[in-house]
Amino acid sequence: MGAATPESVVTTARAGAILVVTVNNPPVNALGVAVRQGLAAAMAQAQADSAVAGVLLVGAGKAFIAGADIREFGKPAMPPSLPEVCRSIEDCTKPVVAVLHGAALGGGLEVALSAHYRIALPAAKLGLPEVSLGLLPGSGGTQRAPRLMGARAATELMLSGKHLSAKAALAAGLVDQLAEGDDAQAAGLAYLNALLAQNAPVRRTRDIAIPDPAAALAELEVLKADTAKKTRGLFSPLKIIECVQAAVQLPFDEGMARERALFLECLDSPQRAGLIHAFFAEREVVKIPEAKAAAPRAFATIAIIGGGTMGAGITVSALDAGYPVTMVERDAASIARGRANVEKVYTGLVAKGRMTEEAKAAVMARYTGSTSYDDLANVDLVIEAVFEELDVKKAVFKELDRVCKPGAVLATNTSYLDIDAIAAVTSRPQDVIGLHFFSPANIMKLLEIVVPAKVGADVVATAFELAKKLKKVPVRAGVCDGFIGNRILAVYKQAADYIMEDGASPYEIDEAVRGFGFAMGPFQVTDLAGGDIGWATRKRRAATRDPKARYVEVADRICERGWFGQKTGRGFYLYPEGARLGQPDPEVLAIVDAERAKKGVTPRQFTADGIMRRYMAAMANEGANVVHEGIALRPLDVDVTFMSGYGFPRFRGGPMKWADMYGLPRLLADIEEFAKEDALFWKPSPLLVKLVQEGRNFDSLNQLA
Ligand code: 3H9
Repeated sequence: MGAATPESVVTTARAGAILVVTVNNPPVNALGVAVRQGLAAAMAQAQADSAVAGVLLVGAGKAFIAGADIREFGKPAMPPSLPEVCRSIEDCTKPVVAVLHGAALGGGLEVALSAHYRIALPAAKLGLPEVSLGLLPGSGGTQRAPRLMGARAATELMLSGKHLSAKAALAAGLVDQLAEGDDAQAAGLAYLNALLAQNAPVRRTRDIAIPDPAAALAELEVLKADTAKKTRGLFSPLKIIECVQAAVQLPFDEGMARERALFLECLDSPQRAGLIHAFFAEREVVKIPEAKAAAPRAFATIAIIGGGTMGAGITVSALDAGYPVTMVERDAASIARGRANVEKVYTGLVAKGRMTEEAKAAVMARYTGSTSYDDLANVDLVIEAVFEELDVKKAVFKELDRVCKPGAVLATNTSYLDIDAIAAVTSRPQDVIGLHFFSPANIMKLLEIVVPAKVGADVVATAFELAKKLKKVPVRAGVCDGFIGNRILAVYKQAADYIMEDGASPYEIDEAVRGFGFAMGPFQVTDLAGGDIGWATRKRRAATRDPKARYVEVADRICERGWFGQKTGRGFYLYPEGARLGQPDPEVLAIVDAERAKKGVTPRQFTADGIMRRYMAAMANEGANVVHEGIALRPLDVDVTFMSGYGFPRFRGGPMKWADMYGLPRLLADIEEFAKEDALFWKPSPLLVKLVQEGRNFDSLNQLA
């Protein structure tokens, strides 16, 4: 593919007196420099050619224009800027129509708002989603959208990042007309010809006055207070509101200048870098070697073994995606419980008015409960979700091997266990794979696809296809204890325990972690998940634990008292009368003090920054190990795992992106400093050391050969 030139990505053609300007920059007609140059040239041509009476802007392929070219952000800006291009469209003295089909997003919608009239095809999606990238609409969107749809509606659209359907956009005033059918150019030409026949005037959005400015400003104040509460440290949402305030208060050109200044601030912010990394990482993560090597197997029916919390959640996820699901349990009582677990999710939706009884009945009609493996003879894909015990899982797979048809995909939802060992009990290890869902499985986006040694490439490709159908974010992981996510979690949780024993309270640690942007701190997570789960794992591993390794017993002391977290009303926190938000517990602090005394630890003070330096160093260092050992394909796979499954703040782009922004030499220096206290725990990852030596960062490893 040659480099894009303005002539190759923006073409012009005459249809009578209309100049048809087509943006043709696959896949989504992003507004890269060549497109901006092409559009500017086309507008100059339209203006100069006296035979041209009107201009039609249209996108080739599946979209109008999906926005600015995100890949250009962070690089030196190349003229013309998009606001300049938009200005040349709006300034045109001949009517300009934009015909919208597919995505008309961000800068794409801003181009359309600069046109004088807009018509949309039924499947068009309109939005100003810049906020999801840490930005604000920077080509007049914050100034023109409020003029067309009102200050409050425009602000809400920009703060939510949501896409509007063509119909909703018409109702909101963003477009003037809806077209029939799917031929954008024909619809646009018909509309513009009709406008020209009526001598319709050039109608510039910038000339529209925002009605009742005082009321608009009052509404913006309310939105501001609400946004400050909800967006927890996000930079661009409040800037969006500032821009709209400017739109209401200032003349258009001054409003545009304000928008530009605030856009550039957002562009420079680390949040923009983190969020754009997240955008691309989520798209790159599905690019795996197996998908190139093999096509997925076809699957139309799914079976789930086990009707507990996980089994039911996975069942709901598969039902929601439209599959018929057979759930197998060991006896009638268990299958009744399994069915009830599934049904209660839909009953909840009906109660909230988010589903009708009929829709629920239609979904449940695709659910079949069974107590016999023999019912699985024809099923295409089986997901086992029974008790997390190797022997129990092996027994299930022996049964599956006995009954399932050749070519059926056999998956286990284990979170820690050795999938090679599970595959080995079957006569068909090429069909066995790990699908690690996260609880609640019908809600959580992350799906670790765990690839054992003997699995076929087509089965891995099938698992990625399943993830797509279930609307999950798949991450390819290798087999090891805990795969990507839980393996890294175990290490930074340990770091949190050490910080606690060394002087910070669990409450200070949780607060620091929340301050960084996580939804919850590690001790809150323990209380939510149930302290007994980790306790059981620790007991199981006691025999194999390195006797020289530091071991913090606080959690054990808490569990010995039967304090398992939220479900028992207390854990690290107190939960009076089932309160969801915990309160600090002086008795827990006394336990921590007693443990410190027993170990001879003199507690020291930690700042929030000091806590996070250790917490993040532990996370990123183990992330590096996971990449180094090939458990994760690339650093971005670790990032996606944490953002989709562990509440890692998206605006930081994941732990490996965080490390790149923090600086790898600085991270290594931190680890070496911590190693002076505990060299066994703080061992720099060989990959980190290598990258620092070579002057590279994690991102340099993100391009798969
Ligand atoms: C903006 O406009 C700022 C302005 O206000 C101000 C400027 C001064 N750039 O998602 P898909 C790639 S900010 C570059 O898999 P879908 C994407 O990476 C922008 N590339 O398809 C992928 O590449 P690959 C505001 C882009 O059908 C391929 O296109 N706009 C861009 O599921 C297909 O993407 C947005 O935030 C881009 N803007 O969804 C919209 N967009 O094949 C962002 C996509 O190599 N985009 N790519 O992996 C989207 O929401 C979705 O891509 C869209 C299509 C809905 C358009």
